[in-house]
Amino acid sequence: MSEHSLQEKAREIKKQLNQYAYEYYVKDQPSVEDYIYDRLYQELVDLETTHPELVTEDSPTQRVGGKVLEGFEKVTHDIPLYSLSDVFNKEEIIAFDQRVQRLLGHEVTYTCELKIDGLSVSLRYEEGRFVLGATRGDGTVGENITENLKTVKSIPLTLTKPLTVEIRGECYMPKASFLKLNQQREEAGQAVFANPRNAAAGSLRQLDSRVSAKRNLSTFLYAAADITPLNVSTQSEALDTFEELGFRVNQERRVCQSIDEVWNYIEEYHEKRTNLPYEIDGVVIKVNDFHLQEEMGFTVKAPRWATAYKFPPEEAQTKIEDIEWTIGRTGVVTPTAVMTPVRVAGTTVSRASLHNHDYIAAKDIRLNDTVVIYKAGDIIPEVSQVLLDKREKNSVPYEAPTHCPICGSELVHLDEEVALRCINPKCPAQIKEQLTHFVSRNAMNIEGLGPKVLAQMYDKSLVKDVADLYTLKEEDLLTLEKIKEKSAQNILQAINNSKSNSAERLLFGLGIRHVGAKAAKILMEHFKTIRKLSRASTEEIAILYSLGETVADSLVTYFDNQEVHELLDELEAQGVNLDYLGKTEEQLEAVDSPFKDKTVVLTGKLTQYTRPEAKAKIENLGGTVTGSVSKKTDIVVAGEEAGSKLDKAQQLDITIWDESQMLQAFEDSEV
Ligand code: 1X8
Repeated sequence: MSEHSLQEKAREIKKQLNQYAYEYYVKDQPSVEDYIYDRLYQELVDLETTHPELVTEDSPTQRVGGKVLEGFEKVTHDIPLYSLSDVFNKEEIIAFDQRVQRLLGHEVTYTCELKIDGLSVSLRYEEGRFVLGATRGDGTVGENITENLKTVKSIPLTLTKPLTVEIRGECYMPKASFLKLNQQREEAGQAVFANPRNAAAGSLRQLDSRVSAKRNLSTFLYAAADITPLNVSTQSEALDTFEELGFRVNQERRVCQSIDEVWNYIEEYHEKRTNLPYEIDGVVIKVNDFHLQEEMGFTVKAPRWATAYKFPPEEAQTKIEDIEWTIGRTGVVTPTAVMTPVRVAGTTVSRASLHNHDYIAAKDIRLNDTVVIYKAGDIIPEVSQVLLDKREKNSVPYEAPTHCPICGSELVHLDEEVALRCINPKCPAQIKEQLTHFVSRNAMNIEGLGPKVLAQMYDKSLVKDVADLYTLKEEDLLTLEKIKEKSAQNILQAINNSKSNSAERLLFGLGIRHVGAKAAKILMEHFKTIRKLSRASTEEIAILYSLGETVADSLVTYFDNQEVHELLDELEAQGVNLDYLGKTEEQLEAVDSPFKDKTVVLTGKLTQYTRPEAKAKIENLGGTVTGSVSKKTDIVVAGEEAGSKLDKAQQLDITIWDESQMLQAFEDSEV
């Protein structure tokens, strides 16, 4: 191909990828499946690798990070980022309105926007190109975090118009990403983040932008340092214009004609708060008209034309009754506080993870202590502090266990980890967790084997490792509680079927540290057989697209073990397939999900997704979402306070799921 047509091709691909990314990250409306994006992205990577001159600043490949900095440079904000006055109740909101009216001499229109609990950032564009991204710092001097912000997919690298502007807003971590990140960190024995805000701050403070790139941050923009170049006269027009330029702008904004409407907005979002996919800590109220804003000006601290209503924190007090230690699949021992049940933010809470012993020690949490709890990411209960004045006189510091509560072997700290681990590979608790993982949907997908059944099998010595599942006979299964002939046959059939799975399922099912379902797929596409992968070097593995040295090291360590090879021999002898059965494109397109070809009705209040989000997700997984229940409906998802649709579903004997079953199905469908 000629240099010119190569350039043309690269340009076309970049344009298409940027369009997909815009729909996905800015508009929240993906137009294609992930794998279509991934394939095109890989095409661009290949093209840029062979022709480095085709790499441009706005190429999506420039978003993965790369530069490692020594430290962050200081950035002086020519126009400072202001802070807001706070108000905490209706009286103060009314007083704010009265002050505004007194200063201006008439009633005004306000905009209400959600106050995002993230980090304020300032983004400078020159002739439409992103040139500098900075933290707020103290408002006057911040830090240059351009490299990290370039990895945030909702921040446009080029604007739709060649403007020189500085746009400001909030960079945050969505609740779901926060929960996932903490789960991974917990599993890897690392310290967890207390809330999405800290997680976002930690991610933006990385000197290695490749780390930030993996953190799935997002943004909402809401202000310009200098609005003049944008030719707008109100805040609501400004927000629309930011959107037109390619920025992500929060959709929950509202123009209010009176302070009563403002109060309604506040009350409405106080209710909706826990259902939003990101954390908010209040509502920002601004005089809409920029001329009026100018007329009012600033006090020494903050604009007179705006204020922030802060929601009361959702906290509760309760008592630590016990601390339980449980063993995960990789041997990490995790403490859980068992507490007197108490209501916080809409649900009853009686358990909270204490993460690791360092966490308990840092907060000095003791048995029988009275503690304050809250919900991190509005979802996960966390202990925030101990109320020392309520501590019992004879209380003693809590001591971490020294031995595994299940197998009794000594617990250790590996490397620099904060986590305690049981490193006995034969620890029954670990093996039970491993078995559960092995049969799970994205692994070998063996139905009918829940954790209880597997635990029984283990306790009765029917199964001591995953290979033993393939030696089970009907009479073995019949010795288990609640297993009758029919279900025994179904289980055996499911086990037998799993033998012919493509090997990425087995690879994921082996539960190797850092090897998730996606990495397993990439590995098997490349190496084709598990045997070949087991002989590969760290270098051979690490060069694969998007896999790094952590994954490579983990695999090499795993396969450098005679017992692992014996396990593979045993599996193979039982007829389990160890080869990649290369899926065709059609199969790739036909996602395997519990929603595939199903007609679904959503009813009642969902707490983790909005209706449109849930609908989009189900449709992406091959389902159809309709508005009314009929004989053709396959599944009714009933949220809180579901009404007549739920009644009808019951009458028609249609499968009814609650929200958590839907969430589980989403999770199970993730590859
Ligand atoms: C802080 C925030 C503002 C807005 C949203 N979230 C925030 N955290 C907004 O105006 N939409 S304004 C602001 C500030 O001025 N300090």
